Amino acid sequence: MPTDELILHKGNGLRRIVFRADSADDGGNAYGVAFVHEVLSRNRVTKGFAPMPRIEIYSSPLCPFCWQARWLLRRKGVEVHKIPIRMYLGVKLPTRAFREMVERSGGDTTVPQIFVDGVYLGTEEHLARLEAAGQLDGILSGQRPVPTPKH
Ligand SMILES: N[C@@H](CCC(=O)N[C@@H](CS)C(=O)NCC(=O)O)C(=O)O
Repeated sequence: MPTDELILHKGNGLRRIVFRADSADDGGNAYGVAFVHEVLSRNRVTKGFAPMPRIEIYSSPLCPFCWQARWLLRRKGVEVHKIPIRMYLGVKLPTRAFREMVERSGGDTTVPQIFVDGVYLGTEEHLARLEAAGQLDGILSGQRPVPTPKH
């Protein structure tokens, strides 16, 4: 079921407003979260809040690198959208999600692959490197642009 979602935050994610609507809920979701957001911000209800980046991670079960990345993201308190990649005995099935991941990452067939607001951040190694450099919090809160992954 496609979900329409917008998360606003203030103070580095400590205060949040979450707008979420399942499209099938009301037989059409006539207004959508963007409309509700617009009405609230026109009335200054959301003053000082900024949209939180959407974080996507392509990940497989039984993948220690994926666990590592997801633990780090969970520790940061961010909402993560997991896109499952099926893998059996180390072999990935050529599902739509897999083909999409390879295309979006510029040809990387390994998991995990991480995206922030649709921009490619990289693998768990890039994530750990950004954390070590003290840049991850800024990126995850939308205050710092996502750097191009360096290999
Ligand atoms: N990001 C790491 C690798 C991560 C990794 O090896 N992931 C495993 C799953 S835990 C994987 O995708 N293996 C299958 C493959 O290499 O195609 C790297 O680039 O060296």
